[in-house]
Amino acid sequence: MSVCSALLTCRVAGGRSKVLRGVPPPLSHIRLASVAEPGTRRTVEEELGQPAGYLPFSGAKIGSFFQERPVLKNPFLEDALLRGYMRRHLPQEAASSDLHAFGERVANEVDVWGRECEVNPPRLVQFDPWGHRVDHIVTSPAWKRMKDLSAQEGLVAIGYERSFGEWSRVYQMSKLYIFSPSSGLYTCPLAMTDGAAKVIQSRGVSWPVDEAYSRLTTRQPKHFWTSGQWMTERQGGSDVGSGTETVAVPQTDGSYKLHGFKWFTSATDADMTLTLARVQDRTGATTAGSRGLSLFYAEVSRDEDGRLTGIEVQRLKDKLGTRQMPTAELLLDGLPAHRLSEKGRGVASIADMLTITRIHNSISAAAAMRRVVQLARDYATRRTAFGKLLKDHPLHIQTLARMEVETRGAFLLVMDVCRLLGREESGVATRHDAHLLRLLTPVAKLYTGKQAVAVVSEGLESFGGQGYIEDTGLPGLLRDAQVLSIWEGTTNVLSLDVLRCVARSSGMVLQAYFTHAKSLLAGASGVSRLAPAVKSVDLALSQLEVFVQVAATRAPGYLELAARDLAYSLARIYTGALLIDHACWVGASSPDTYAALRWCEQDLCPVATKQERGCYDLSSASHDVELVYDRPIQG
Ligand code: MFK
Repeated sequence: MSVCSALLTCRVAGGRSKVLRGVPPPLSHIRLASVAEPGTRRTVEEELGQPAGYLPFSGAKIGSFFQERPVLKNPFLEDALLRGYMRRHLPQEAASSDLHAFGERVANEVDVWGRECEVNPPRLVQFDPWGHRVDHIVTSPAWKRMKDLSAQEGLVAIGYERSFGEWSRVYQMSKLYIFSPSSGLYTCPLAMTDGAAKVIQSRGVSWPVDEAYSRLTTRQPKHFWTSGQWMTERQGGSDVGSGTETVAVPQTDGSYKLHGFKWFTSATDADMTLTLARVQDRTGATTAGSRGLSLFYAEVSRDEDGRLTGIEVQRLKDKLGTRQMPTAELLLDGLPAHRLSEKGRGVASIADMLTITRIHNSISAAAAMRRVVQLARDYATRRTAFGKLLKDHPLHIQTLARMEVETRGAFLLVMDVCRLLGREESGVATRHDAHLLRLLTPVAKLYTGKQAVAVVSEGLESFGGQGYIEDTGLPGLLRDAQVLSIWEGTTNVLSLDVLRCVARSSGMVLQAYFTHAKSLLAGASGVSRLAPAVKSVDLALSQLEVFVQVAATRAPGYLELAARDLAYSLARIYTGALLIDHACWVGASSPDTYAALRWCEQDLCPVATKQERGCYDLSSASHDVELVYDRPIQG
């Protein structure tokens, strides 16, 4: 027995030993066990020269085996698809070396801050000790470091500097994809900041938003601002048009004061916001519905007494996840603001922001999947069960491979939307590209949001019980994934948005979709290893065309019932085509081919399958009602 352990233990009858109360165990206890090679189990007794048969479990001794934790490695270097995609589309050394360096920073520095944000969530201090209203949202030091880092790394700026032309958005979103799961949800304020910059840029950078634009898009931490997006009110939620009660009272200098109650304002520590309100006329009347909404810009400031100008923070939201980030209820009580849109054009004017935040949402969804897969596959090389490492259990690896297929599909779908956005912003987009961007933005958001919940949930299971333990940091991944299908438009609201953009474009968005999907497939004709996948996508495209023709002859209620399945079909078919296209690239690997084949084995066109079964007929709708409200028979 070493001197150290002799000092710490005292023998009791029967050979059992006890650690003296209040005295910590020697560090070697923990260190020796935790650094053991995978599969080897050196007991403490062996290390300390204990006699054989010595019982390690007694008193405060807790045994000698400690499972190694999963290790986060450089998320860029670990991601074969991301690296392949960049080599294919953006091979410039400057981009890949920046992603490489940023990946190193994320793994070794930023990830710990993200965890700090989670365990040290924001809190609201409404009053100072003398009773003055102060409404301070106190955030963790790590949250503040995220803001500086975001500016330095250009996480918003890259999209506006456009150093890589039409590929600038792909480059920016790749960085965010690496950052997102370690960001402590700082990607949320960045999404809205990016969206606000986009709205300002689309409308023209001039007073009163010229300074704001330069602050939103700077790389200087001291100058950098984040923006909020205050759209949701108590009656509002998805139905912004009829649920917005906030009024804008005109001032003599042409500005406005806003009065209302914003029910969900995320990242409320922002420096400015874009929001919607109804302009009052001279009689105090306003116009109802969407047509009464205008877009406003407001800065968040404090008066000389330290009070927020025109804002009271009612309370912070107690959320399932995204706890790292403050979300508040705000009373707007004369908030000074400037109108940015024409009167009544608020929703249309904030739509650019919705496009950007929905793309960020999709990036975060793909990133959550990628992170859980990276951790799970690392863990499978460290965890032994039933006599071998998890990586040597084929069923376990099959499960991880299925998660990988979903992750790859999500990544390619989202990156294609970023590619289209980059083309639009650099002025090279065709009308066809613009239609595709409009259609695929809600499709990607709604589909990846659902995938993320499923894949992250499966990912937690691959850690066994540890996946359910809070301080591993894993459960937070699932809680945070759950919001991705809710905020920025729920699955059903976005499915209806898909229908709306089809109708408003008189079907042009679908025409662009079919043309592009077919052109992706054309490159794979004659590639025998991909033939089954090509055949499946081809067939699904034909089924979708038939569905569209039939649905066009039915009452509007028919399409509404089919909306979700239609959106899923659009996502699955297009993603299949993208996976096939990527697998045809000269630098593609055999896993790229395998992923495409596996993806295309699923029902790619569920809307056709369900149409055949009569799921959208009126009778189905009434059966749905009966089922949902089924009551036990009385008596
Ligand atoms: C990590 C990522 C983090 C992301 C940040 C999250 C933090 C923020 C938390 C939030 O959740 S903020 C609130 C999010 N709320 C929503 O997303 C609202 C969801 N509801 C909808 O999207 C509804 O569809 C909508 C409010 C837009 C419906 O309103 P309307 O007034 O009934 O819309 P309408 O009449 O269809 O369209 C009005 C105009 O806007 C039309 O233009 P025109 O008048 O010129 O024809 C539309 O074309 C245009 N528009 C609507 N949606 C659009 C769009 N344009 C482009 N893209 C869209 N998606």
